[in-house]
Amino acid sequence: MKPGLPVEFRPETAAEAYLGLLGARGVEYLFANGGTDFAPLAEAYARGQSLGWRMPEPVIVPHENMGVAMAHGYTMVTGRAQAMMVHVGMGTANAINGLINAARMNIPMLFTAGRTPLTESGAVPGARNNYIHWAQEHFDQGAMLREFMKWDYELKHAEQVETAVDRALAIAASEPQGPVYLTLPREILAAAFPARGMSSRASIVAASPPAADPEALEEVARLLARAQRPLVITANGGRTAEAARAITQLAESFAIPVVHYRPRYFALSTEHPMHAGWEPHARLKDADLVLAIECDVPWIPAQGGPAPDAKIVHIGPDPLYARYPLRGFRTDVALAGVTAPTVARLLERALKHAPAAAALKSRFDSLAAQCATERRKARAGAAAAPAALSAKYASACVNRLLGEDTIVVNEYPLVLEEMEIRTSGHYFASAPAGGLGWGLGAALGAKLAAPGKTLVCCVGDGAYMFGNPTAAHFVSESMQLPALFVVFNNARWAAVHRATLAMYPKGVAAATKQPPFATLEPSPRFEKVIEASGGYGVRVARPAELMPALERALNVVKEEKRQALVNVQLEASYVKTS
Ligand SMILES: Cc1ncc(C[n+]2csc(CCOP(=O)(O)OP(=O)(O)O)c2C)c(N)n1
Ligand SMILES: [Mg+2]
Repeated sequence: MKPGLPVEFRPETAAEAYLGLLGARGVEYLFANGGTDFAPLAEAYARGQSLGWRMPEPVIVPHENMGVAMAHGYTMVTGRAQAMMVHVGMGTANAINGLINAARMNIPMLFTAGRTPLTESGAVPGARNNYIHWAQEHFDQGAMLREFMKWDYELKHAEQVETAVDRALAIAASEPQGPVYLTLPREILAAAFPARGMSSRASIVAASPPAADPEALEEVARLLARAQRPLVITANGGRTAEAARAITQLAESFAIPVVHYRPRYFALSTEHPMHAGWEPHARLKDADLVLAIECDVPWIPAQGGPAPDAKIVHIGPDPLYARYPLRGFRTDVALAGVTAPTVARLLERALKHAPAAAALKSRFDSLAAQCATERRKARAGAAAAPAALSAKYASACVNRLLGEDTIVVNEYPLVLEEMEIRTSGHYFASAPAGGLGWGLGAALGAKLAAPGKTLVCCVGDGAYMFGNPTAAHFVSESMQLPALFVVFNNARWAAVHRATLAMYPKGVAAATKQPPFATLEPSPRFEKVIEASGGYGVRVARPAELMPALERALNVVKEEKRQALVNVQLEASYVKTS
């Protein structure tokens, strides 16, 4: 979108009104994967462009799942919802995996699709004129993904465009945020737009965020002041810089260790004295108060849990995770509220009842010493190359590449113990739903959102192939979004075999040389795939070669502004990583 362009536009069709409204409402990009349903939008876009209207900039994405990941990546960095348009139910079907990830990560998005033309006779502009228009019809297109959308609607009349767009954007941006789905039948898009004014600003604004109930806040504040061994467990707490700051301040002021469990964002610097690593179960059993902050799964019951008399508090915009069918973690208080202000208010109140400063200081000092020791022990670093190329060593090498301006996107091979990332907004990981194929697109979306940053995207060989690599490398080149892709290539889906080993540790499958349903051999020459889109690719098989290869590849990204890929041939290992 060209922000300088005026927002005034005089639409003659619903499609023109739609594109002009997206521009007027500040939607910057329209991620698009077209079909026969796009004709009125294509025409409207061309006319709008010729008249100098402000409209979102189209981003052509050759696979829908990759496109959704890109929109996700853009919004995770900026917080601003973008739009995507795909081809009827078929394109929607290809996007659902990414949309489930976005829904479970509360990423606001206006996801739209055409709908097969409504009419058969041909009398109405946009009517069916292609054989696919019959077989592509759904009884209820929205039903496919309704479970994961906050709202869905089919545009029924040109007159509704403004209400539909404003309502969709307002609902997506209201907490808990998430994607919405709007279907756009071709005849409606092509229909004349009623000549009446439109509001220059959104006619419907997002709901104010849920604010914590004062009584519940006070209850948690008292619990916190009394607790001897409080523990914070978080996954998404570092979603915003404000939330990360609030959690850091809470941890500092009350000497609370913070475990990031399967984090999608970092709330604390990895080097913070209260950073208590990545595994909650060891500390959990001794805690007398657990604050699960934006944490859908604070522990795995099969691996442990809190003491029977510990108090458990869940904090976040939707602390019960109402959209999860089963979630039975004990809940003494569910403190509903957007994280940053809720945690900040909690701290204010708790400070009024705070234990003596000397007691807090001694707790802080002893925890800080413990956490520092654990951190040191868990880290091997990249100084000495090991005999075999492990994910741990590769993670340490990636860590050495990071600068102040680097954003890391991790689908999911990084061994977090090796990472040193001090500021929020520099680390993003895949959704708890785990729909593979997110990383490549998310990294490109993040680069689109933050062109001045250096993007390093770490994926397994499985995740790389799920990510639609030819589509992703195409977009990197076409949109000039250079990024460094590091493929942690163990020539298998290790997670799949790890699951077999966990259930049948002494089973027949555990004793086989080729793990069933888990090998990806012969492993493709991924470094060649990126070359097809003008990128630099290299394969590394020996530990000593890795660091120089990563440095060379990063240099290509930074200096030549070209995408680069390092195909790291790892040893096979089924050890569970952070
Ligand atoms: C769309 C989708 N299909 C299948 C899975 C199941 N799955 C979870 S992890 C995994 C393996 C991923 O392989 P890779 O990225 O190479 O990582 P590795 O496990 O080898 O470390 C698979 C297939 C999934 N999460 N999402
Ligand atoms: Mg693998």
